[in-house]
Amino acid sequence: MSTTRTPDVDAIVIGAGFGGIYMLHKLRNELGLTVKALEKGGGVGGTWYFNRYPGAKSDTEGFVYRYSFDKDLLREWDWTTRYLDQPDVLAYLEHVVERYDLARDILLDTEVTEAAFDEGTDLWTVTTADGRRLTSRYLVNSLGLLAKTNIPDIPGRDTFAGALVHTNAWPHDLDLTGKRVGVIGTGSTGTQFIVAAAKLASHLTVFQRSPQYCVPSGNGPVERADVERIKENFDAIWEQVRNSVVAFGFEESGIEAMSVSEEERNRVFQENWDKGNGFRFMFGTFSDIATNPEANAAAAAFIRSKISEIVEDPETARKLTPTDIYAKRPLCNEGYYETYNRDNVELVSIKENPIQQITPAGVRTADGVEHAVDVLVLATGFDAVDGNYRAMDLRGRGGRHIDEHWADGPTSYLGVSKAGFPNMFMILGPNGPFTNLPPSIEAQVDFIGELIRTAERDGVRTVEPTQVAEDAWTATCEEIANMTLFPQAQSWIFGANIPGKKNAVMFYMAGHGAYRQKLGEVADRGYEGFELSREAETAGV
Ligand code: FAD
Ligand code: NA7
Repeated sequence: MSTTRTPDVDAIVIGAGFGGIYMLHKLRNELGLTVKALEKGGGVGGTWYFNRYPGAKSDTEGFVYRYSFDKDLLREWDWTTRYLDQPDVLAYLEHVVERYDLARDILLDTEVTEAAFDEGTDLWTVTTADGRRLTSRYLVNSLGLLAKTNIPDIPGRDTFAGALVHTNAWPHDLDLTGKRVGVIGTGSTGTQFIVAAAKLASHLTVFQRSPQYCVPSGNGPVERADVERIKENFDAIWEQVRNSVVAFGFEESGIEAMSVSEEERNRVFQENWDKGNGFRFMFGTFSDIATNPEANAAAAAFIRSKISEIVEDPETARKLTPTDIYAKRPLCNEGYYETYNRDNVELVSIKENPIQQITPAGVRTADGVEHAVDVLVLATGFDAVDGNYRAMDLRGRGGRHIDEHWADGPTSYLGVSKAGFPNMFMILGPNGPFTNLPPSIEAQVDFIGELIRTAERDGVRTVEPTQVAEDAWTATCEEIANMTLFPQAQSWIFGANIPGKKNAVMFYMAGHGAYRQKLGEVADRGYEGFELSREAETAGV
């Protein structure tokens, strides 16, 4: 066995979104390691670099859709609307890269196609699409959990004569003004797009497979005085976020929906409908909307009643009204249902009238109608969580491919590491928390950073979770997920949106506070569940 270890850099980070940017800062600027971040996009920002479609914005309120690790950064960066438009988030992330002088270690337009662990040297070798190779001791994957585009295989897709675009690959110069636009998909992305595109397009045809429960976002300008007040209170705000369940910057309710009268229930629903925000409606109204079928039905009935009040055409209202459980990622928007009252917006239920094929001129449905469009938008979502892992040739000990490990669905220890993949870490890997994501990204980067700091200090050669620890974490996540109603809905949260993808638990659903506590306990117990092999042990000396 060779013990030669002269890697090109100490650590490689793949991805330069929220996760990769902070990881690079942590490892290089705080730990003093040599690091390169490899990013397939032509710029930094991840989600916020690629998703430039009209209406793209955060559905987390802006004051908590940001990093909290540096109080000066928190105080410096302003916002003017309650939610952040895509250009604002992108500008923020570009500012962070500049502020911490990160660009010199980020390689753009660099897609990683292979990453393999060598048990002889205990080094990672990463290969890029253009054939470059780079070796490192540590590998951190920050590949994005909603970043692998899902393009459905609809007959005739390649024959379309106009512009066919996915929202996650929006061309920088595509203008919809005055055009006939079609959109397939009514998830978080589709609903954002529909509201914005209806105001630009001459005609918008919405191809809806599943109707959605959507509540108002309450978006609008924020007063300067409110921004200042929030800035003064950031310590308390982040303390609350770090100990909360969904980390969205509001207090979750502790009251069960069925413990109050119907009148009081509807008053609370109305109050939160007026305040706006999807997660607030699901978690801030009552404590059990996502766990108790009766409570869930009450919330769903309230939203359904709003659809029939808002939508003027009864047939359109009928098609827009969901009848299933309210247990996908909760959505919010500015006037989603109201948009269908516009003369230039048409709703086609492709559940009742399926798409037969895409033609050169548009989309033909089963009733024989050809819906002519100039631009056809696929708002069809993502192969979430593990999609970008499986897209690489990723191999751990014994040359075993990640697909072999994940034959029954993706697993991890704590969402950040994987047995059989020494010195490899993940940000937002499978079975990480289901929350507003920047706070969870920070918790994971801080944990990984401290673990690497400990390894460096103690002369540790490899860090790797045990299979036992990983299996226990998987069982914990399954147990918690099965206490909720989320597995009963068909969505990307469990992989149900991708044909042929095995349904699996992919999130830790006990909340951000509980997750942070668990990470803290693991660290306090000397990284319980991890094996830390020292130089002499691994080298066999
Ligand atoms: P990403 O931003 O997805 O970055 C991953 C990066 O890895 C990408 O740039 C990708 O190109 C790169 N990459 C992947 N594979 C490779 C490879 N093989 N080689 C090189 N580079 C690679 N979350 C919220 O909490 N609140 C919100 O309001 C919210 N709104 C969203 C709105 C939209 C439209 C979308 C799509 C997502 C939203 N999300 C939201 C989720 C969002 O993805 C996260 O909040 C966050 O931006 C994730 O950051 P990340 O760095 O983990 O991943
Ligand atoms: P989602 O939530 O997965 O939504 C995708 C939408 O596309 C949804 O309405 C799907 O219908 C529809 N879809 C997917 N495949 C098809 C096919 N083959 N035919 C017709 N319609 C289809 O993705 P989003 O991008 O909206 O949101 C993902 C997350 O990103 C979101 O939660 C935010 O966190 C940001 P379905 O409901 O499956 O019937």
